[in-house]
Formats: sequence, C-alpha cells, structure tokens
Amino acid sequence: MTDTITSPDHSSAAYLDAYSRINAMVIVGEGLADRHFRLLAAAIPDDAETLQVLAAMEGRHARDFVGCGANLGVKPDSPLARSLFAPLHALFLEANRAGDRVACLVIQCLIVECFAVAAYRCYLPVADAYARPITAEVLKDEALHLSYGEDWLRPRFQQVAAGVVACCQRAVPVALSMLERLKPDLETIGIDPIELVGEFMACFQESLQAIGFSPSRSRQVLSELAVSALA
Ligand code: PL3
Ligand code: FE2
Ligand code: FE2
Repeated sequence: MTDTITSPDHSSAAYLDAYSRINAMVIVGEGLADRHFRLLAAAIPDDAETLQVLAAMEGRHARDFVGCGANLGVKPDSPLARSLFAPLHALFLEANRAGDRVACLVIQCLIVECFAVAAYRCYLPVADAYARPITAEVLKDEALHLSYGEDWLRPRFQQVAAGVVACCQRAVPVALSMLERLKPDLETIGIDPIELVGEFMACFQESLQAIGFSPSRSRQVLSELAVSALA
C-alpha cells in the first residue's frame, strides 16, 4: 500500500463483483439497524418517538445504498450478507427477548454504529462520484445514532458498566469476524481491512469513554478483546 490514495477502477469486472458483496452488507446492515431501532422504540417507551425517527433514517440509508449499487449496475449479494449478519442480529434479538436494554443499546448504538462510521469513513475517499456525497450524508446520521446510545448509557454508568463490558466481550468478536470473509473484497474496492479495524477500535474506545469509562479502562477492555480475537 502506498500512502497516496489510489482510486480503484469503478467499472472493472473485479470491482463490480466485490461491490456486489460489500453493497449487500451495507444494505442488510442498514435494514437490520431499522428493525433494531424499532425494537428499541418498543423497549424504551419514553424515547419511542426519537427511536422511530432514527429507525426511519436507517430505512432511508438502506434505500440510498440500493441506489449506489443500481447506479453501477450491480446486483447485491443479499443471501451472503444476511448470513454474515445473522450471528450479530441473533445476539440483539436474544438481548431484546431477555429485556436487556443495555445489551441492545451496546450492540446497535455502539458496536454496529461504530462499525458503520469506520466503514463509511474508509469508503469515502475511494467511493465513486455518485456514492461519495450519499455516504458523506449518511455518515452524519450515524453520529447521531451513536450519541443516542451514549446519552442513554452515560447517566446510568454505575448501574450499566458491568453489563456493557460483558456485552462487548460477546458481541465485538462476532462483529469483527464478519470482516474476515470480506477482506479480499474490501481490498478490491480500495479499503485496507486493517485500517478499517483500526478506525473501528478508535471509534469504539471513544464511545466507551463518552459513557464514563476511564481512558485506561476502555483501552484495557479493547486490548482484552484483541487478545481473545487472537486466541
Ligand atoms: C447502521 O446505521 C448501519 C450498519 C451498516 C454496517 C455496514 C458494515 C459493512 C462492512 C464492510 C463494508 C465497508 C465498506 C463500506 C462501503 C459502502
Ligand atoms: Fe445507517
Ligand atoms: Fe445508524
């Protein structure tokens, strides 16, 4: 890799093939985010209205990214994306069934949203001219989704801290393992997978600090995750 950003050829067969899988991941991820925010609206009645608005934004993101694939003439590989997202979605549903609002918020608002922020930040400089302004707009919305979760968890820090850590230990490795299968496709569309994981970790550490963990505790939580990912 050179340190100058080299834009991929957005019309090559290899690019379009890789994009069919990446585009599907994003569309499925946005669609699940829509469902998760609707479930959160039911679980947190005080904030139902806000959460419905966030859900609607996710539905719009899904449609916007459908447009990005269509603009390139790509058919998204949805079955693959659904199977890659299934374990994380299952964890969310399990937490929802158990009435564990903390875990639901950690999975959707911290983990999935940090993943989205990291992915879209890395995609922005290598995106085609149609997708770039759309991605920039979506990125602004994702920051709101992240701060909804942070703002709910922060005032309850003492009560939720242990649950946040426990949920991270289960769900972050599940999220990172989704990237494994996508590595070659990410490279083909011009994204360095290592840089993506780095962005995710940085974003996630910031969120942990935003809800009340000390810088050293949040670094420790993340390094334990890195260790378990290597084990
Ligand atoms: C929450 O609002 C949406 C969640 C979507 C998560 C997308 C994850 C995608 C994984 C790798 C894709 C990186 C490239 C992005 C290109 C548009
Ligand atoms: Fe989104
Ligand atoms: Fe989002």
